[in-house]
Amino acid sequence: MGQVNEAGFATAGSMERLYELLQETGMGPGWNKPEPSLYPLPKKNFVPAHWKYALAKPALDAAGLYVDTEQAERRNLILFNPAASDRYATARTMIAAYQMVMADETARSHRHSPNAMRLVVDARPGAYTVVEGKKIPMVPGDVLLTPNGCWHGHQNESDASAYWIDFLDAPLVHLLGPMFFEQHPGGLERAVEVDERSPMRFALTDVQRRLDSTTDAQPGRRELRIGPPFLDTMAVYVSRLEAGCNFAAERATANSIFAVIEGHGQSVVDGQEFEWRRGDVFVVPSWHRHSGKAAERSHVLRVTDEPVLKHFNWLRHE
Ligand code: GTQ
Ligand code: FE2
Repeated sequence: MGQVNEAGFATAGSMERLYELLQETGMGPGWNKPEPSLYPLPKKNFVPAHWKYALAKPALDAAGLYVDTEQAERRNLILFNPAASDRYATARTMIAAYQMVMADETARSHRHSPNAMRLVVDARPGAYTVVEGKKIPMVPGDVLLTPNGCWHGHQNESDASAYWIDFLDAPLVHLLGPMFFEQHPGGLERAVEVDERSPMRFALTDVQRRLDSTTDAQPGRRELRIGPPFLDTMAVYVSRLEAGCNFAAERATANSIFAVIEGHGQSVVDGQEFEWRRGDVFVVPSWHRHSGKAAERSHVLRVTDEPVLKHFNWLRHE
């Protein structure tokens, strides 16, 4: 194969030769790709999956024996989607992770461009997340927001390990590129004040009270959006499902990660069945159908990239 120049193309002689020449130019024939780049419906590259707290908790306890928070920035277990090739994302734009901080332990402060939020699963009084220099109590069922750019660390002054679930839009940041991460110069940011009423904290007791005066979206199911403030990339909802309630959602272009605040039930996601309990996580990736039934009165958190899709006019339900 000779040097590619104008004359080379002029005298290519055949389509095959044209392809050979093109290979050396950094250009490719858009009409001859193995797969079209535009297609009629969303591809379902991520698959439904379920992670059990009954397994995550002992896994974190074991990790506690071997890795401390000096070594590990965070003692977290990332819930990677079984179908994702990058072994990182839970859904295309978001990760969920279980995290644990032991009694008397801290996780140093940092800040980053991904947005983050947490759902507390098990914690005793004295467990805090430190956001922008204030201690925010971590009480089971609480939702705690860490918008991008906020300093945050964790501090456990209780007598027991604290467990929670993190949600970040880091895979979206990977996709778009603007990743920035910075360690706090002081390790764990110094914090004295305990801010029970932080705008970043949505206590389960308050969420419950607001749900009490919300009307049903479907018989036996009501939903509340958490906020303000809102994260730009992830919307957070809490659903209350009464015992025996059947629910069904349209499939959507948005991804949803669910975490069970309390209760027990069953979900079917594109034919796959998940029996969920308190502390479990499951993912309903873009364009998958979801229905299910609550076995008992349940509260379920949903974290979704809906705001991103909505912003670009890509949010569709069917
Ligand atoms: O607690 O700051 O699961 O930065 C992943 C990245 C938790 C956190 C994760 C993080 C954090
Ligand atoms: Fe972080």
